[in-house]
Amino acid sequence: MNKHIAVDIGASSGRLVLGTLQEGKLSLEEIHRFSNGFTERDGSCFWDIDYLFDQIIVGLRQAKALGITECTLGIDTWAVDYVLLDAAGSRIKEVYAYRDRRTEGVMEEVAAILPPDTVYAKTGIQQLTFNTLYQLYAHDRKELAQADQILLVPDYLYYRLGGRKINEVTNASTTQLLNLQTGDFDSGLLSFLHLRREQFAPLTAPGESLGFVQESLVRQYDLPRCQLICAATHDTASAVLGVPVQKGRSAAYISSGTWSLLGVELDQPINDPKAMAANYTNEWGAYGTYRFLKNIMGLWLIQEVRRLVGERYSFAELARLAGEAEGFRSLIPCNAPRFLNPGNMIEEIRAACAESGQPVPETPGQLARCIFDSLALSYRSYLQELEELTGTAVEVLQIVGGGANNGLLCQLTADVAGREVLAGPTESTALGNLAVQLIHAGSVANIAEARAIIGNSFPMASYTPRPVPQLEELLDRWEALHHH
Ligand code: ADP
Ligand code: LRH
Repeated sequence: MNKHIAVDIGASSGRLVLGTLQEGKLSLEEIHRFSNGFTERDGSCFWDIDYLFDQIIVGLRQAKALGITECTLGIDTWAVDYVLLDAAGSRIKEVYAYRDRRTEGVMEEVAAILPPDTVYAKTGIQQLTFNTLYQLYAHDRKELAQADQILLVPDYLYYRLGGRKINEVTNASTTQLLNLQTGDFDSGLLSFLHLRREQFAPLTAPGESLGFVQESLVRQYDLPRCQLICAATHDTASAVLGVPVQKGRSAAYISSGTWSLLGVELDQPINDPKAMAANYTNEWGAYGTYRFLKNIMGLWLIQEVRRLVGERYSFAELARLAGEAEGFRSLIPCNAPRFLNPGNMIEEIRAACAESGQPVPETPGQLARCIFDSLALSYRSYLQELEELTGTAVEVLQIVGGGANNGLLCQLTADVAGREVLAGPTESTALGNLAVQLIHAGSVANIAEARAIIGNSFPMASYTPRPVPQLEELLDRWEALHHH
């Protein structure tokens, strides 16, 4: 089988991408793209999981129409969100979206019972209000007890397609329930949640075959014969697999989509008190690696502004307007919890600027500029922190994901962080997903070779740092904003 399809579903959009390896070059063909987002109903936020499953079927039908009769298939999505199944394998309830507000205050409530340093020593996972640990704690107790199986979103999509229940390990680590020592779910954390180990499936590593798409689906929808390969199902895990290696240069990455995930790949986790204080995470990667990184609020900020100003403004247009607006006029502390799901992002940004005595951004260009300036400054701060925690200086920053399309943000990042930025590939997540399939197929020896191929196949745009006028003053303003 030499046809490989990646299903990559982010919080804002999903796609099915066909990867072809020919003469040492990998090329991508987008078979199907669809939008994604959660909807708010009666005060709760849910994903439309059936719509997402249907879109996979639409994409596979499209693949068949393109003449693909046999392929392998890997799936990745965003992390932390879960699906409860009853004993018959049916979904118990809709799937909460991680921005749902039922976890507000829960992290603090749990911290009063479970010391956060114990949890961090065990799991190495950063404190985020939406970690599965907190979501499950906030979930209706009775309903949880009824759950025969708890799968994460991509696990569930594999199950719907192939019938096998797994908990894929890169994504499972984002539950904040895996123990770094034992390599399995932590029994103490499970009993804290009144859960049994059997309610989770066997932990499964990227690269395993999960059987074939069920015959009944193939016949009903006229699909290709697809072998399911366990991808690094956490989209960020796949994105980092898709980052081309920088030979001889010390590099950090930003996986830039709905979130900006800034970090490095390590062979060993760093779960010491300093890393905990800085709230860096150690998510499990494929092939025995860890992603030591920080979640930054990311392009969610501009996605929400765009939703409100109207989608007639494309992302490219908003970036263009931002480029025409005055730089560093108003700044926001992008990682403040107020921006996680404010309902009206424009009003929230304006309020934050007014409260800190800065000019209030009025136009779409001013709002976008405020976001991009603030993101670039936060990248600088977290990069410095990363260097201190890892004890390694970073020469070059590699930006992958949809955000690599945003030339203004890439240039601002280079300028403010004072490092070269290499941008691309924009589809690194699909590429990382495909890399695991290519390694499974034996077409590529290992991840180092896959990354070299990706580097040779997709040109990266380079941004050289330019001097920032009155940088010291700007950094003082940025600092003051965080003590406001
Ligand atoms: P996710 O996987 O989290 O859904 P993506 O990696 O697909 O996110 O990135 C989507 C983001 O990429 C958009 O929110 C947008 O900010 C940015 N983006 C995509 N295309 C462009 C473009 N042409 N110009 C500027 N930004 C873009
Ligand atoms: C990015 C991402 C990120 C998680 C968040 C839930 O899509 O998977 O790595 O922290 O979504």
